[in-house]
This record gives sequence, C-alpha cells and structure tokens, in this order.
Amino acid sequence: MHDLFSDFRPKVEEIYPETFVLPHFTDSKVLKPLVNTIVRSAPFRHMMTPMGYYTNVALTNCGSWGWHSDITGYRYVKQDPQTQRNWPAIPPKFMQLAKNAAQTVGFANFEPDACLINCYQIGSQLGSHQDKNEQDFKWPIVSVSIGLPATFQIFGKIRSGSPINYQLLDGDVMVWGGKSRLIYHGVKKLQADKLNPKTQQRINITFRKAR
Ligand code: MD6
Ligand code: FE
Repeated sequence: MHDLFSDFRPKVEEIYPETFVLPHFTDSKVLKPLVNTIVRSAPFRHMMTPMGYYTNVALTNCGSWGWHSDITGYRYVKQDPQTQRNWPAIPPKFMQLAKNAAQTVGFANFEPDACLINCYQIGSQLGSHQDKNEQDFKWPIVSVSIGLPATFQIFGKIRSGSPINYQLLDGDVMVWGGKSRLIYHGVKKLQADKLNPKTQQRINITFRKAR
C-alpha cells in the first residue's frame, strides 16, 4: 500500500454531473504535517471580502499562485501580501495526490499551480459561491478534506435554492470539472463530532490551475 493512497482501485461516486468523490482516497496523517510546514511560513488568516467583512474560514496558499481577497476583490497573487514573499511550494506529495485524483476520474494532465488551504473551526461556514478566478475552466478542481466531517452543498447553476448535500469525511477527495466547473457550492456550518471530541477543525485543500 502506498502511504498517500489507501486503495489502488478507488471507489468513485459521481454526486453531480462531473463532480466526483473518491471516498477515503488519501491519508490525512500524511498530509497534516505538510500542511503544518506550509502554515509556519504562510500563516492562516481571515481575508477581507469586497462585501466589507472578514471570512470566517481562515486560509493560506502554496504554489506559484495564491488566492487572495481584499476590499477591492478576489484574485491570484504571486506573493503573500502578509509576508511579501512567494507562497511556499506545493509539496511533491500534494502534486502526486492532485494529479492522481484528477487522472482517476478522467482529467488527464492536470498540473495545478495554485493550492488553497482553508481552515474551518466549529461554527465556520462557506456561503454559496462559484470558483471563477482561474483562467481556463477546462481544468478541474481537486479538493481534499481533513479532520471534521462537513456538509458540502451543491446548488447548481443558480446561487440559491435547495442544494444537494454531501458529507465529506477525513481523507475524501472531490474532483470537480467539465459541466460542473462553474456551479454554485458552499459548506454548511461546521459541527463538532461527538465521536471524535479531540478533532476540533476541518482543513480543506483545493488544487487549481490558476494560469
Ligand atoms: C471546502 N471548498 O470544501 C470548500 N470549491 O471547504 C470549495 O469551495 C470548493 O471543495 C470548488 C471545488 C471544490 C471545493
Ligand atoms: Fe469553492
């Protein structure tokens, strides 16, 4: 067994047209120390949004491009505005995971250059949005969940309405592209897990091709 991948023939669930979940595809115990290293040089921060309030999810980045938000809008930037340094590099194990997951569901040659890392505390949520700051929507997004379970919501072509809810668990990988690439989605308010009281947060890593 490879340390990053729990299964050589992973199960694939298509939860929405061209939105795939690979349940338990990776091992968060391998990823967590790599996240911690990134966070030491580019700390989690709450960003200001163009709407004028801070996000309740904290975020940081690694890769050639990092996603940034301030009062003027959302964009990808080469340097961390907080440290004026380039974002840390994407660790090779992260690259291997992202490419392998994309390839598994039919997106060949995915070469992410941006990796956003979100940190949710209990009570954090992410409102309905589209991921549309990337240059070419032919590339998918690969999303990795670590820690507490979260309810991922897919609203589809419009911002609101009744979503499809899907519970993402520790080690799950979601790949999202094609017809799904621009759909509205969000994350419901994070709840404590009575069965795992020591786990107090959720980390979500998303890989994108920004340019
Ligand atoms: C999250 N993820 O799961 C937030 N966006 O914490 C996202 O907003 C997201 O996971 C696009 C594709 C996959 C995602
Ligand atoms: Fe998103």
